[in-house]
Amino acid sequence: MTDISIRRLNASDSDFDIALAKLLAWEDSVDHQVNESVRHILHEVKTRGDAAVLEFTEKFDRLKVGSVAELEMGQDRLQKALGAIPQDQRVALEKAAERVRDYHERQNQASWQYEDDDGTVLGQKVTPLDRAGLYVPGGKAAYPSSVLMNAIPAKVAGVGEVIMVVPTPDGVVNDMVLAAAAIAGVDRVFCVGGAQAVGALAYGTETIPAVDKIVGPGNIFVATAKREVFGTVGIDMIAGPSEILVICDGKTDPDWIAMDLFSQAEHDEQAQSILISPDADFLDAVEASINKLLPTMERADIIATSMTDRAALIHVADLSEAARVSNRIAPEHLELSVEDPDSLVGEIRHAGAIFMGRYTAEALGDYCAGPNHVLPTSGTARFSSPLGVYDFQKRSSLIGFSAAGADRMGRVASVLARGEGLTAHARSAEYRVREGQSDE
Ligand code: HSO
Ligand code: ZN
Repeated sequence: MTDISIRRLNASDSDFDIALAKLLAWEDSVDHQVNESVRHILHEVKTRGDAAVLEFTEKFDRLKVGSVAELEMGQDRLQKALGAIPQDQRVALEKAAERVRDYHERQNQASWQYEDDDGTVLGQKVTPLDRAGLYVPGGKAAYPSSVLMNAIPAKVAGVGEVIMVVPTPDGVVNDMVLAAAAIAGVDRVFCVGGAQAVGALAYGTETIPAVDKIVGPGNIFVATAKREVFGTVGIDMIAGPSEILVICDGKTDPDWIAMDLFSQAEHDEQAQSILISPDADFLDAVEASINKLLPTMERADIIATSMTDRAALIHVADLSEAARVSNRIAPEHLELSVEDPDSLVGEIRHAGAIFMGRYTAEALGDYCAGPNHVLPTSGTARFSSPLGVYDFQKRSSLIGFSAAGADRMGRVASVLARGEGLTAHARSAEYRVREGQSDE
């Protein structure tokens, strides 16, 4: 294997801004053919229900069955999968699930209310979704860990029913995925994938119930379908390729850093791995480690493409400048591989997850630290947060006026309503105002 060379940037170069923008540019390609075919599939599923689901499953997954009921994996099948996987995998899934559950339980929000002087009560009532749909990709992107990360927050939120859909090309099911569903407490599992699965969850069919929100990653067809049904149902996000940014003071073993960069690069060719350091010799050392370790990797081809096309080693003057560059990138994953991460974290404003200190490999967070691994990508950490319990709950405002409160606020509402020319609003409020008793 010939050495790969990784793009170098220097934050003090005059063209750094342009180089950084180029590095981050990522084409979220809108493919008109995909759009059209997804629209067709959604329309068919919406109007013909189960029959359309069966046809598309036969066409795309080469799986022919007589009814959608046959595509459902019952709880007994999930338990069987749990018994079939190697014991160490089962123990690891259960340990990870326990930590993810503990962490997310802390996110649970209670309803709240307070009372005004005049007895008026105001508050917010928190309610879980009735039903959530979880899309789980098949093939090389079938991650049991993602089943835990998506389903557990939904269950902790109190979602009534969690429905999972997973493509099973040629009828091949992934037992570890089903085992994770059993551990996470997924209520129903259907072996349906692609846009047809998204359509079934969004509109409901005779057999697959309609849900209120669809979460989980998927290929371009799934992402396009989620975009299309948004509004009919909620969606979590449209995820871009995974990213890692490591800020290192130059004192961590370069092999550790190279492998942390690989851990994102191995997800797919478009994944992005970036290292920022004030130590130029350290950047050289990591590049040497990358080339030393690359031939030992099972996914060497994917890693090599990702690192060649999208990785960068960025030299900065100091750690504060590293933090500033990182804030402009707003990475999905940020490792602070430095002596004193607690002081550096104060300078970080945008990141999906922050991994503190040399021992905190992103991989631990991907599987079993506890926090969610579904994180905002492509700079969206500027305005969004990790998937959490709050994504499976909604809030209703609570408003309860006392007679005294209605009297006091009725006068305010009346003035504003008349100012807007809305007489019914004004009179509705005025009916509740007590004649001649105003103290204002
Ligand atoms: N790093 C991925 C999650 C994952 N890693 C799943 C391994 N399995 C996106 O955050
Ligand atoms: Zn990962």
